[in-house]
Amino acid sequence: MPNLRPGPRRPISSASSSLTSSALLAAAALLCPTASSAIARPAAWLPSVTVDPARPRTAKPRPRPTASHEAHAPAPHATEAATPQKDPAPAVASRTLPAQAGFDRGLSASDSAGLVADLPGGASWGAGGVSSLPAINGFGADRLQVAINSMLISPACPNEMNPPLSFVNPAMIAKMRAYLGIGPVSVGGDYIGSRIDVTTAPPAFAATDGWIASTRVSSFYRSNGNAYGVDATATVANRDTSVTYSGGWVRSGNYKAGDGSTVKSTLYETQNHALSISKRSFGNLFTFQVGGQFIPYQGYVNQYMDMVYNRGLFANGRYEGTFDWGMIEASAFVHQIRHTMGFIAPDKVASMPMDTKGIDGGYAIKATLPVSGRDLLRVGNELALNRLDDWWSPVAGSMMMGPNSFLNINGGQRDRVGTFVEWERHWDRQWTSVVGLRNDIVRMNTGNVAGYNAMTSGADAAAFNAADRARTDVHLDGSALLRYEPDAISQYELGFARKTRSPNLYERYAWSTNAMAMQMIGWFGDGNGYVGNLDLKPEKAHTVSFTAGWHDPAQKIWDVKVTPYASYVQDYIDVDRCGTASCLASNPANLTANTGFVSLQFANHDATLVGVNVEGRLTVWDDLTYGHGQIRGLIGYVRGRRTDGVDLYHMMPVNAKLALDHHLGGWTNSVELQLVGSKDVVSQVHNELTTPSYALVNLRTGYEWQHVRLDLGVDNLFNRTYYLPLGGADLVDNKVVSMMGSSAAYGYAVKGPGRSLNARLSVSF
Ligand SMILES: [Cu+2]
Repeated sequence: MPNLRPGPRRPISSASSSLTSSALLAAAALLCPTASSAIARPAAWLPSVTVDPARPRTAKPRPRPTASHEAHAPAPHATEAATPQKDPAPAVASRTLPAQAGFDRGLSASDSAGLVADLPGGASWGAGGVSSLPAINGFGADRLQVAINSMLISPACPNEMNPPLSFVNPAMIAKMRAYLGIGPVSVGGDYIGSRIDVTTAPPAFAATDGWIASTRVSSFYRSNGNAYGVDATATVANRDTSVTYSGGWVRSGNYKAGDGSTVKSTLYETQNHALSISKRSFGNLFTFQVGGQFIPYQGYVNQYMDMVYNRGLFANGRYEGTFDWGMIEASAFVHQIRHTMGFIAPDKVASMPMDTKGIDGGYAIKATLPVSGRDLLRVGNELALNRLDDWWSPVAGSMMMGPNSFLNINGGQRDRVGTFVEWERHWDRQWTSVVGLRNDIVRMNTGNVAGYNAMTSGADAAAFNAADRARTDVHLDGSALLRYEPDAISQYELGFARKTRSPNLYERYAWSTNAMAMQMIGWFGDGNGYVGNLDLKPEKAHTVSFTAGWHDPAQKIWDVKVTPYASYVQDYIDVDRCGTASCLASNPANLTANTGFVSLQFANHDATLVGVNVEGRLTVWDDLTYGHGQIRGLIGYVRGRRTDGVDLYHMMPVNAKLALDHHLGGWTNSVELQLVGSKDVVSQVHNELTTPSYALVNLRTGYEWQHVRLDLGVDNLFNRTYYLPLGGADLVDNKVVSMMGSSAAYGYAVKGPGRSLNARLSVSF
């Protein structure tokens, strides 16, 4: 089997057949039963960001001074690594969360997007309890591309209530890898920030003859919100066949802030399931996966509506094959969403059904060719199709919301075909380069629309229907990365990338300037109304990023990385105040108001985002008596600004995470300090709210016996009252008297959760 991704100091070897390689793997797993896959071994220690690649650079890595944690872990069933070949993806400019990070996250929260806060520059926009929107280095929501088992999931809700990461529970995540800002073109197109790849239910094969089974079931409770749920994962496998289930269910009430007040409309219930069947033979790996989601309700404190129904169904297939000439990866998927919004009593009481139906499908095929001992060539092609219908049925007895259905997006289409070529060269022991070019063509269109009636939306609908709405965008992207490792302790990475994203269907085609209709559009959680713009151009980011990293030669004791970056985004899709007669009729001060909710229209503006991330870890003690103690830290700063001086919306203020992790045998402990600066720089055009600084302390401890593991944690130990910097506006807890009876009061940010005592019991067998 060709060694497709050589280590930085190893030349590409032409090497052995896949058969002997598999046999070696099996033998290794037999000799060392702890060499199991993540899915078969219960997570056993606390999260820390590992650097990818984390291979020791020395030929013979020194063993740790004491018996390692792994040696104390209960011997799992003998299963071995999933893929029969090496990961062919480029390793540059990426970070991978530890395999147990998702499981660990599940003790504190059920929101998978919150995991990105463990990545450099990571944060998340507050939304529903399981549907927050990830952001990295100031690029959030659609500007990041998230693939769940190779599936790309487009928004199927005008509030983006069903983002990709809401389709997995944290404990289902076996692997989360992020390509940061300057990711190679081979990982994807049609995004301008970072790309996140999530794997659930990966295959795990038996290392010995015969069938083996392994199961882990957990149940948990969190005092704040009275949340409880279960997670389960189970694998049945022999040498060449693997069947894995992964899933979970959780229910939570409204959470309380530190001051004891209930934050209304923060309740939720969700369940996600995935079942994989994998087969391998002689360097080929086939995986077929089906699954689905059901959310009966999810409250939104920063939207006017709540989610009252969300069902996802999906199927995907994946093939990886290793041949004499290289490697092929192919995947195909279909993912369907049925979504309904309404109001969850008693926090919101009204009637206005809003329905969405979305379907995504596509394929990706990639070949990795070792064209010489030093060169790898990757070529690939992908197709992503999206269909969307978004309609609001008439409300019986309502003059304004009837007698017809409001067609928000009628037969929306967004189809993309992408092609790339990428060249990775290992010049010598010190220098590696990855250079690629990519083209994506995005075609969008939508059918005729109509409002509830001619009075409220007739003119807008007529103008929209008369316009030519078909759009074709041609993206020309590229990336160039250079890695230099002069010695055993330093590593430098310099990258430049141009990335392009076309508008989503709502940004281009939401059409009504009626005030109520506009308030239904937008995933910004700011209480403002939004309308699309047929003239939007794709946004083009030009990002340069430099990482300087230092570590001890064995990469066991300490590790520091500093990454300054800068992006110039041409035609950044931001907003302008809406100046149409209809917008001004409902709010005469809409163009100038610097307080209150406003009506906005998507518009292109050039912008820059500049920032720096610092990551570090240090082993402070490591011996038989006191176990292993490690400090880890993460600092992030970003500043985003339009070239006309307007600041960008939802930029995470300066923030840091500092933690001390300890493990001794089956015992793990962690103290985490989270520091967030005040958010003073806010978007003037959004009338964005400022938030004060805060500090939180989180504790956790866990003990693992042979088959049982108990985790206990306290989040927000000192019960601090604080405001979420990216939480948007609280539209539910503060009301003013208005024409409608009562309306959301402007000026209140969303309070974060107060103290929560969390417990989880896991059984593995
Ligand atoms: Cu929705």
